[in-house]
Amino acid sequence: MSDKTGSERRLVIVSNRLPFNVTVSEGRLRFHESAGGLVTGLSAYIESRRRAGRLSDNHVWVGWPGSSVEGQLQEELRSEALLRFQSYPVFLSAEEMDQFYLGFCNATIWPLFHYFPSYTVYQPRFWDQYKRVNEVFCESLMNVVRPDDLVWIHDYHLMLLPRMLKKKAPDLPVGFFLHIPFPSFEVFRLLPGTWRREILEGLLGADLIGLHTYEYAQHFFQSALRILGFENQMGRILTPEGIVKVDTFPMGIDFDKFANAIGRADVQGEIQHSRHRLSHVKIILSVDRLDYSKGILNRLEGFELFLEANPRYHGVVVLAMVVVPSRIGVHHYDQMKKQIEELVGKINGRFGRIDWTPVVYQYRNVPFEALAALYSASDICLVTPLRDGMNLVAKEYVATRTDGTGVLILSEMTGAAKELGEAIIVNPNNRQAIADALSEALEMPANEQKRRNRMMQARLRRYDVMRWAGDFVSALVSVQEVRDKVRAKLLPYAARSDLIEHYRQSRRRVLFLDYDGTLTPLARHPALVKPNETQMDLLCSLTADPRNTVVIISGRDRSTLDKWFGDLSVGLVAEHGAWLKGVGKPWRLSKSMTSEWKGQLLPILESYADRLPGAFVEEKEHSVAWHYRSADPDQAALLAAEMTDHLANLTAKADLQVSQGNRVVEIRHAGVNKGTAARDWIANADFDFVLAIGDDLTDEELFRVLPESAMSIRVGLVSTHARYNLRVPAEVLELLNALAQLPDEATKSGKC
Ligand code: GDG
Repeated sequence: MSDKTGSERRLVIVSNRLPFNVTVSEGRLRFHESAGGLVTGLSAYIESRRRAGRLSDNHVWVGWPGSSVEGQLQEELRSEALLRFQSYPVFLSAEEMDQFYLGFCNATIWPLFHYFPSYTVYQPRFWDQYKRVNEVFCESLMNVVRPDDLVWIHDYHLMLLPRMLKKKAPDLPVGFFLHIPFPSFEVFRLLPGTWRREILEGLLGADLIGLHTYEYAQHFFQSALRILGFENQMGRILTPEGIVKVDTFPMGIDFDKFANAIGRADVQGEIQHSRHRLSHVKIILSVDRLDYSKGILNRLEGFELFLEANPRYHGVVVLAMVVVPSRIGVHHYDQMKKQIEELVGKINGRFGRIDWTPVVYQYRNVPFEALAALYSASDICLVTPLRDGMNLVAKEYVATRTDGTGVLILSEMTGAAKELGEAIIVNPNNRQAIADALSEALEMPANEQKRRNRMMQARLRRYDVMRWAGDFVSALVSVQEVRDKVRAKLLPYAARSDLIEHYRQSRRRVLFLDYDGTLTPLARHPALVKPNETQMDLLCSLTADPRNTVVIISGRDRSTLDKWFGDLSVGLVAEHGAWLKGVGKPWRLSKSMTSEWKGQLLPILESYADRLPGAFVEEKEHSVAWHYRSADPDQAALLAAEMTDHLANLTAKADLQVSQGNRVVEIRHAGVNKGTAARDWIANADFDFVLAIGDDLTDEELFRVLPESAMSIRVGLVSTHARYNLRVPAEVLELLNALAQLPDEATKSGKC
């Protein structure tokens, strides 16, 4: 694909809300443009694509139109939305919206992801409706998407959608961006088991998951590992369905729009107006949606402390507080509005004078020019959320300060604090710190203000919202390319047919089959994956053909292999090649070896296992394994690394190798591996068909030694020396079944 940036392809944006709101009054539709960071940001990006000369239909928007529209009006809305806003409305009933939006989205996910577990409601009805609404979005999308589209899903309302969509359209590139924090595992795990699993699985349906900060990405990795057992390799998570890239894209703003605002006549008019009303005072600005996560009460309390400690600033500063209505009718929001208004009244009553009102409070939406004027006229911007995914207000304030003056006070709990380190950073829970920051800001010399703002402005100009969206879309295109490369190795239909045909025509065949992770999925404990009847029947019918030599080539000890497969006519390789057993023959060692070293190393391994609940040592005859599949993954990774280092020192001069497997560290004789074992087999016969299937690094040694003509398959979507990949053990069984059931009865002996 030549279009590396994705700008030639149609972009399908999916978000809970469309870029407009519709209301129904007297049976007629009324359209209102909707504001907010997401819509404004993406609109700027779309505009930049247009300016770059793209076709006008290079994007469409899919989402809820803002109210429940029924009957005849739906058709009208559909055509108007497409014509005027390139949008496809998703229709939802008032009840669906209530339990989905006010319920699961805003009474469960929003509080929990912003670290307000005590506000979190765990209501199964809400969860059911969340799933249902995600399904409705999926159905609507399926009527819109075309195969060469790029789909970009936004935010916490639609976390199940990526997987739902991928199930219906596996080749469609799907990206997801989360605008709020992804909380730490300890908080995320508070969700009931099926909910948290389905949310993670839902997100991991996407090809690319974007988050604002590195911390949120780390939190996501940790939850994916601990809840689903999926590890990440350099930011990529391998799932049975594919590779998912997780990366950080700190959302920017339309920098030029804010930097140029001061030159606009309407903004100038607003500035004059504000200055006229608030002349001779220093303005401290506060702008947020009404939300408990924004720390508005703390801010007021911090301001109160500041006034208490600094009488000299009485009559000299004003806190201009804009609170934008949001989620009206939700208990915590209504309650908070009351508290804010009481506190504003208290502060004004306590400190105000006839000629001075300390807090000028407005509870309303302000148009862009008024907002830009406020940014421009204010000496300080006070942003103190208790948690905030990013916070665009802080960035907009800095961008608007074209003369370089102005001080930003910013909560360390915002994503924006990671990029705006030159601001005065405060902990919003510390009211005294807010009060002190106000004093520091009011006393900061102009040249220091400029020095700080210039640095932040340079950063915000470089990584603006166009760059943010452009980077995300390009990353989505590159993830596709990687996915296509890996997929190119997935056993294609033609190669599978060739393999079967080659098998059918050959006279002397050998099949090297690993067991764990190849013929059966990996389990928490090795004892849990005893072969079942279907697997045994399959092996049995493969061995029934006298042209076949079937070799189970495993890291297991020989007594387990004997117990499980001893009654079959199969060859066995135990302990990764230390022990070999021909069909109907006794076990033999692949080379002479002693195992005195085990006595020395076992106590060390045991001591590491004692320090890690869930870890255990498996002693085999010529090797030892330290398993940690059921242990705490983070602690295990640290301890495994420490132990490997320790063992490497001890074994440096011995004929031993320490290797890292799939959540297991193994110590065995150097020069003994699955490759040497297979070579031994191949050397003794003249096979005209060689097939090897395995799932982990130890199988790579096997793939490497096979003759050119051999067919090798690695299970899992990872890069490999093998010729092809299959995704999961079920696909291996399906392939082997196809071989075993070839209609070629004449040559079969008929018994296992
Ligand atoms: C979520 C995350 C993340 C606000 N009031 C008015 C108005 N606004 C505009 C601001 C800004 C946007 O709305 C608010 O964005 P924030 O980032 O501050 O906060 P959330 O709405 O909570 O946004 C947040 C964001 O998504 C993006 O990913 O940063 O963490 O919670 O652009 O200018 N605009 C106008 N009038 C208003 O009264 N015109």
